[in-house]
Amino acid sequence: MRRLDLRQLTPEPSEWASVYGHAVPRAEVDVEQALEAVRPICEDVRVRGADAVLDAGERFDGVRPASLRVPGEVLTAALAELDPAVRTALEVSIERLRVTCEAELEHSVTTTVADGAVVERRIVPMQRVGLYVPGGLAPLVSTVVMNTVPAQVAGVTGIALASPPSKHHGGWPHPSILAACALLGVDEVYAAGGAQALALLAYGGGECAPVNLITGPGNIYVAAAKRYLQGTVAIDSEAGPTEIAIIADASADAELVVADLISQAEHDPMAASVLITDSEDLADRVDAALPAQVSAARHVDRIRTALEGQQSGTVLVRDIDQAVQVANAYAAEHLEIQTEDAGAVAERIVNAGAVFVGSFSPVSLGDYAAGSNHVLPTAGCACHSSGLSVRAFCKNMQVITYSEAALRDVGPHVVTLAEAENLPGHGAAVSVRLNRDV
Ligand code: HSO
Ligand code: ZN
Repeated sequence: MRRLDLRQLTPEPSEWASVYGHAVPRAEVDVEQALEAVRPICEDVRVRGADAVLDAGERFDGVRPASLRVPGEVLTAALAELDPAVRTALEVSIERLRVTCEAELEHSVTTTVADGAVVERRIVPMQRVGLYVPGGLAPLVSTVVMNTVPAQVAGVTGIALASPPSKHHGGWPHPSILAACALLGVDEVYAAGGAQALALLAYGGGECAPVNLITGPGNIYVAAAKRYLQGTVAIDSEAGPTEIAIIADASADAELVVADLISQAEHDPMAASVLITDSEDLADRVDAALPAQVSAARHVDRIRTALEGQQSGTVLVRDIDQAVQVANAYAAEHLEIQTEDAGAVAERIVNAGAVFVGSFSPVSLGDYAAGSNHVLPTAGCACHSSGLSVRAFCKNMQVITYSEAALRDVGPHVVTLAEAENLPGHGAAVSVRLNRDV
């Protein structure tokens, strides 16, 4: 991997984001350009509905399923044919995530502001959501789990899931994706991929009613469609190529560091694998261990492309303080800490999609069965966004209940502020109530 030496840089804290944040360039993903391709597809679906989705599937996925909605018996058959070991592993994954989601579920808060003056913040689940599971280079059966479980625990009753039709599977989405849907009790599944799938979920079409929120990862066209449809529906985030950054010191085991860098490079030739270390010796050990593990890997070509890309590399820092500054500025989707006293280092991380602490917490554990969610902000969005959780599937709604006495108590202040804003009708709506009894 290429090396970037930041040891001589001493920017002020106010410059960390700009200096360190751009030290490791991100893979170039031109969503705006993809938007040009996506706009007519979305518009066609808006106007022609299901037919437009099926036409686009035929064009892009090379197959037209017998129906847009996957029949129940196809889902049941997929589950019956699922490898029992995969089924058991999925059940463990579901159970662990469900436990976390249930514990994280927020509860309504009722505040008595004054006598008879009550404000409740009520947590309400979204009514209907659309989950997208890409086809792409791997059938991401775990992504079905990561999207569905928090939605179900949040209390969402309308869940529609879309995944691309496959010519290798009779026009239906990949059977293991269908099996996971059946295992989770998701029975509204559409054989639709890419921008047309997102437009179907947003605008509705055929049997699919429009949803309020779309979540799930995807390629650049999915990201562009999310950008285009935002406003019509809420979206979780625009997912870009996956990223792993590892803060490691001289105490780290190079074999483990290499395994983890490779684990995410395996996703995509544009994936980013970044090592941040204060130890030149570790950097050398990693470089030495890399070739053997890469050539032994199944997906050697895309791993090699990802690791050799400008978005990947080893960043040399002076000390762990600087490593923390760089990691916070880079805001990786996944950040591992493999240092002495890893817990203390992790305490200082403020920007990362998820943080994996210590040498027994690899990212791939989180991808499948840690009980955490693997749908996480990429491309530096961890500075302002969070990974998928029950929270994404809920809204806050305030419910205000005042008694007459309570309104009488605060009413004059409302009238005064309304007058100060030259909105006397606002004040009148209060005084008309208070003056009645006089
Ligand atoms: N690491 C990916 C998620 C995934 N990994 C799915 C394996 N399957 C993005 O967080
Ligand atoms: Zn992964």
